[in-house]
Amino acid sequence: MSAASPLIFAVPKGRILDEALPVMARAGVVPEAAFHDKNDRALSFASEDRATQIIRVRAFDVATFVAFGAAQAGIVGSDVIEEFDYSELYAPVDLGIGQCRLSVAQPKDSAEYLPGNASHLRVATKYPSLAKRWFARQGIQAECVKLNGAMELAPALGLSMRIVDLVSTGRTLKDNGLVETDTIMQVTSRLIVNRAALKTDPRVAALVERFRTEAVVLAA
Ligand code: PRT
Ligand code: MG
Repeated sequence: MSAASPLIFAVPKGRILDEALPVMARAGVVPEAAFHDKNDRALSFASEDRATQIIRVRAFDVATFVAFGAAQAGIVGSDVIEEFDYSELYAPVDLGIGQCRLSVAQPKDSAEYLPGNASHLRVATKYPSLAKRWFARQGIQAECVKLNGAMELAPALGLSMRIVDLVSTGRTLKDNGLVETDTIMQVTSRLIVNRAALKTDPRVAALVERFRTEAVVLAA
């Protein structure tokens, strides 16, 4: 990519965007007004200073765009980073936003799962890789069924005995008759960059530095 073309910065289109925008602004990445226009169907927007092109994609796709170098930088949850485990992704700054945890949950009245009782356990999740690794560490061979949302419905409808999903307040689990049994990981959003771009384009290193020094509001 030539030095004249803008850096591509990928952001998730959903819930963490509201928290990410002020952090980006402190690092000097401010999307043009059209970005906030609900009727605008564009997926790519210039920054106010034209130095950056901001693309709005699904959270999992932020990691994929950056890992393959199609975007040089982005913001994504550590849940997504760990699920993919892309070697080309480097996550140098913890932004402290989008806090939640990845947890195992089960129906509140279901019996304790005993590994010896069944040949395998079925788990519904958006995170099959993280879930499989975690259950393997407990000596349980889990069959992880990938869902893209509404995991909480799976146990009641007999799809799986357990789910692995993100929890913040715990309200969603409670409203669906589920209880949290284990925490797999604590999650926050990170600045991610493509490793090759970081080595070859000084603007990427400068961006990392701005996020590190300006964007993260350190606890006093
Ligand atoms: O494609 P998709 O819609 O999944 O993602 P997106 O592009 O819309 O991304 P976006 O911006 O929604 O960001 C998703 C990221 O936000 C996750 O990868 C996490 O890093 C982070 N995050 C933080 C959360 C939550 N908290 C959260 N609570 N993502 C999802 N939830 C959901 C959870 O899945 C469950 O359905 O909220 C529900 C639980 O919330 P409580 O408060 O009821 O416990
Ligand atoms: Mg969403």
